[in-house]
Amino acid sequence: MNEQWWQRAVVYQIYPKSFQDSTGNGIGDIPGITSRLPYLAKLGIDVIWLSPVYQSPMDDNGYDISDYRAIWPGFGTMDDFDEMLETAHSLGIKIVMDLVVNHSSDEHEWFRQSRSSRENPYRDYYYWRDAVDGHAPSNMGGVFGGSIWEWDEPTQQYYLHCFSVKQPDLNWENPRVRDEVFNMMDWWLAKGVDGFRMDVIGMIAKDLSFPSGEPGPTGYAPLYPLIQDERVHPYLQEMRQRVLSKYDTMTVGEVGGATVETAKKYANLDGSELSMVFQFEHVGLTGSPERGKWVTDKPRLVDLKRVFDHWEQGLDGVAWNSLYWDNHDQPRAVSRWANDSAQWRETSAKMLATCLHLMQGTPYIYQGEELGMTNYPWQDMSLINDLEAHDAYRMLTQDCGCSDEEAMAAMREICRDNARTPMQWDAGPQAGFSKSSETWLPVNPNYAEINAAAQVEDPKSVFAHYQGLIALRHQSDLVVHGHFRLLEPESEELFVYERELDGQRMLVVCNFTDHEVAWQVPQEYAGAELVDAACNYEDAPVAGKVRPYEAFALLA
Ligand code: TEU
Repeated sequence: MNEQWWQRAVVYQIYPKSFQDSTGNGIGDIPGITSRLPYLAKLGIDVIWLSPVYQSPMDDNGYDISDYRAIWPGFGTMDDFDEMLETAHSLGIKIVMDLVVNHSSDEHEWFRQSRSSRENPYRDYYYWRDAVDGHAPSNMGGVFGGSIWEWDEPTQQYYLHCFSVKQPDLNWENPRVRDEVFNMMDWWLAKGVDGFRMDVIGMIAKDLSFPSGEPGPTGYAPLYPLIQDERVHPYLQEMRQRVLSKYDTMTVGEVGGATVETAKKYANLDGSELSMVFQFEHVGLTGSPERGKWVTDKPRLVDLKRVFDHWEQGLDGVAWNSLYWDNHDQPRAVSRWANDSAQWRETSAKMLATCLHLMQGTPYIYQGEELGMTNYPWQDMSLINDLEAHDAYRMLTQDCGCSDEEAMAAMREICRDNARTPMQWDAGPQAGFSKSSETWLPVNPNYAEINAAAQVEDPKSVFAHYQGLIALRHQSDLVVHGHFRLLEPESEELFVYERELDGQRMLVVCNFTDHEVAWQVPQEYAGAELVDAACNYEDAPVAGKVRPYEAFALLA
């Protein structure tokens, strides 16, 4: 077995604005992260995925980069970065950077040059098109609402932006753009970073005919037909040959429309492109054509299991999975997938962890998930910062006829700022996140009950449960490489699966409901050993039933 280090690793995502403020301005920063590295070492994670810390006007919290080789001053200096990297490495933690190269900021020097005249050598770094009959070249709408085209008065052309107007799309067809990106990646890798999480990398190749489509309620057509996913592979192979092959990296591509078939190319174990991809099937199980993701329904367990089963079986031995419940674009795991009530929060957060961490693939923990942090009780839009949420609120109330209350219910369920409120370190002011009471997003009012200080030394905490699962993965070939088999696919209540490797088998049983479910462990597991790290009840499982939100595993 030719194992790559990232197959046994557990990744922890840091959203820098919300992790730890060291200066007292209410915004997290790099020295703050460095000061918390011992906490992550204690948790036992192997890799940090650092959301963007580059120079940025912060239209989209750093996913709009104006200088790829500089640090946003609000986060600190390049010296602070180097110190963080060195300290992380000394603790055995690797750092993977966010690579945002589908688009840059409109304040990037490339775009300033590009928009300055049609003859400028940087013009073709971006997509510029003439008006058609006095209108935009196509009627597609962007991810954050509005047209994907923005009219630029001085040079009398439109430029393409799939996200905000301040995020113009880079033209990957232009070899000079690829040179710039690859050189920049090389620069960071030579500095010692350990890889990249690649933002919307599946979107870098477009249908250059820029088609129009059937408009939806917002007046714009859906964006996805613009994306030519299959043409991304040659670019990634070029990236592998020219840059990544020189280093021992972990790479994970964010690929919205990934299917098992396309992931076999992106994340093939032959190492020709990336280590793995983030697929979106499980986080996209709810939603509607009118309201997009802004609905309050919960995903059905049978659907969730079908998706995981499909990915686990589909990639086994061919490509590699990533495993996640949440990230900075998703609501909090325990609120979305389980039960964040005071009664069940801890038990169900642990159940989710067991369910995910014992599958085949590299698990990702989003900051605060290891504490069971929850969604925020948003009452109105005034405290919400995220540009996507503000566009969605307008869309819901103006185009879809929702009341304010309906729109806010969707915000409480789905909006990205649920994940972005400050990390809850202790029961002190601002949860120990900042000395300033003016934090950039509000601290969740439940911080006195949910915080790191209350959990790190408590062997029964959610934190300790994650610690146990991480340690288990590190020492278990079965957890890393075992084949996955779904049991009870039709159960609306239980998520049951098996892992198998060289005759050894593990049964994983998770109850996704707040009630007891009658169920018999299969005969083959009579007398099997209980896997302590997987269990979330103090006493042993009870024969014939699975208790509310119970998780356990047996080894035979
Ligand atoms: O997100 C890509 C993306 O299309 C979605 O996840 C999107 O943010 C939204 O949630 C869809 O409803 C990546 C980053 O993760 C995100 O934070 C950025 O805003 C976006 O790209 C643009 O860079």
